[in-house]
Amino acid sequence: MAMSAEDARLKHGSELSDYTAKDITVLKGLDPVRKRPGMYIGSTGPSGLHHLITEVVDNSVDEAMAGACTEIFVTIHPDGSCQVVDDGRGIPVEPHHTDPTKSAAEIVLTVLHAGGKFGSGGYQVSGGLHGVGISVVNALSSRLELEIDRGGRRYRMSFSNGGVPDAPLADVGPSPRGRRGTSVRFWPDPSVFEETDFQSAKIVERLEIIAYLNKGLHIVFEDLRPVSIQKIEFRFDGGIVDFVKFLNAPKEALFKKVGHFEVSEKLGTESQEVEVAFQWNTAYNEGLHSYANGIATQEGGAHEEGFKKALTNVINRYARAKNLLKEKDDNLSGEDVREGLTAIVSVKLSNPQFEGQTKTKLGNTSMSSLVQRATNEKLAEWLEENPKEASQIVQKANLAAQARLAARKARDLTRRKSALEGAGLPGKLVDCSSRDAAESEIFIVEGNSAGGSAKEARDPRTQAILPIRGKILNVERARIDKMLANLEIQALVSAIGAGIGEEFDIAKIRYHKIIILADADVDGSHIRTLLLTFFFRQMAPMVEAGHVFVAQPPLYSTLVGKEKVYLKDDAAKKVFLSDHPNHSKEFNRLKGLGEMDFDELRDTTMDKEKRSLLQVNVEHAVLADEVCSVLMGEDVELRKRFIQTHAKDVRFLDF
Ligand code: 0RA
Repeated sequence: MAMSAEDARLKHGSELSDYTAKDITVLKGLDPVRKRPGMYIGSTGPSGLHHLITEVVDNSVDEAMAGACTEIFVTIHPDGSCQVVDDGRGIPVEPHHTDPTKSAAEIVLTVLHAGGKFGSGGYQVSGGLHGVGISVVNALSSRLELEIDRGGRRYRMSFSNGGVPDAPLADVGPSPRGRRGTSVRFWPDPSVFEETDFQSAKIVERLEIIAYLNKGLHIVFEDLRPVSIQKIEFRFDGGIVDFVKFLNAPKEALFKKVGHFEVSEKLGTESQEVEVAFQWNTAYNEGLHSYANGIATQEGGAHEEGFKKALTNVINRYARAKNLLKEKDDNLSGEDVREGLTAIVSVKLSNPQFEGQTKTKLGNTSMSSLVQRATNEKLAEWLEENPKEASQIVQKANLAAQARLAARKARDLTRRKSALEGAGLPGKLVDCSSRDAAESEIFIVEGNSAGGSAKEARDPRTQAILPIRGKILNVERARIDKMLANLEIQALVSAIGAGIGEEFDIAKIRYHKIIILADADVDGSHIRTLLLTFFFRQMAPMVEAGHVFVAQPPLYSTLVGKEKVYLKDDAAKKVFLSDHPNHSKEFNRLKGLGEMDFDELRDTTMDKEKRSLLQVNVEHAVLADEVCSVLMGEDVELRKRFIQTHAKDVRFLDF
């Protein structure tokens, strides 16, 4: 019998209200999420907002890990909503066993922690902030639209106001081209989040890592908002091997090959697996990154411990067996073998326990033994199969061990020196007579001739002079042992008297003003940059406390009557000319400190009453450090580009 429009509306209306009545329980169920969103997604700031996307995408990634999904599309729509589409199995649509009046999909979307695979044995993410379930996204959205293609049929359902169903799941017809999968589109609730604008950079960064960790998975990101329109696709058929290549790309690889192994095992009904990719580079930093179920474990944990232990063991065993490590030699330490290592350790397990301060430490101890066993066996095989690379690794670790011993010796030496009060002071230092650090200054002066006039220009009671010759050295590339072996650095360290690195003790500094005095030319800039980098790397508290200064010798002098006037730079010259429009005398350009006589140097640069000093802050030091990294780091291409763009511009080294 035909139904009138009125009847239809009434029927629909009553269905709705029936439904709404039942869903008071749903509201109750999701209520804790809306009351305390921070407990579920960390915060209601940008990080929590973006966590919503991670949450949905992780569900699709679970499908990929189960071998059921090959593509994930993430789209930001112009209306500010985010849509995640996958070609997985689709969320189940049949009546749910806990409440046969509702579809499983509805339960997954409206009941906390109901997103599970119903014991289907996937690697779900759980605990901490991760894997809280797609219902949390629903609870924190003003609207959510679900579309499922499963068993040849298409289903739809939508939710409003934090997870309230608009109507039950509806079969809307056949799936186009027999498609399978799930689409979730959600509008983050503006009454929950501080702001609801998604930042594509944040999303892309996360999606790229997911793509690396899931070999072959195709991820397409599209931002359709007119102001930030973009489309990016990721698919890495090499998986974490590609990840290691990417991380090592700006560095110089020790050898071309990227090592790789994977092992999986069954533990009763549950299975767990580990995959490792590794390559060494010629630099000195350790780049070990670990993941559990695709989540970055910044604080490490069982899997990292297992890998590190086995790595050290295997390399020592190999080195002994091949006589690359002599009988009398000590074992290589873990730090030695990890010097310049870039590695990804990715594990998958059924019930990850995330612990630690930021819930990024994997707690499952079973992982430690799995990864250790896997590494012991597979890495040993890899070394046997790749003897050339293996000996390069051992050689590098050997150098690191030597450097470690040399550094300890050098440190002991500087420590002993400074213990003998005064005796360790460098010969080149012309010290001041005051023993009160608060009033004492040390001028670090480039070049011997400048050092000579500085010595005469100083106030001997409070001003000390340390001449430094040439470019001290490249702090960025030098290992600590080389740095400490450098005479200029030794002089600097013992003159300041407070040690270096972790042992630096700011209470012991012998001068409260450390003043760098170098020419206003390119060489001077270089020395300044090197010194600042050294201070920043090795005596950071001294920089932070504002004890480091740059002297500013003038660039010009001119005569006003009989009196010589000094002008700091071109800007000062301009000001002078506007103050003295009729000035006709010429300006002398002062070329270097060496050309000034001592009273000039005193009057312009050193006299506490007349000089102008620039106090170095941490930003200056960071900038110097960056410039140093680029100019002296491993990346030849980056260096070339940097020099090309800045060739005529010495200011980048200047203050
Ligand atoms: C519950 C069970 C199954 C899959 C899913 C949920 C599922 C959830 C999401 C969320 C986004 N995409 C998704 N894809 C799947 C297992 C289904 C089965 O065993 O057939």
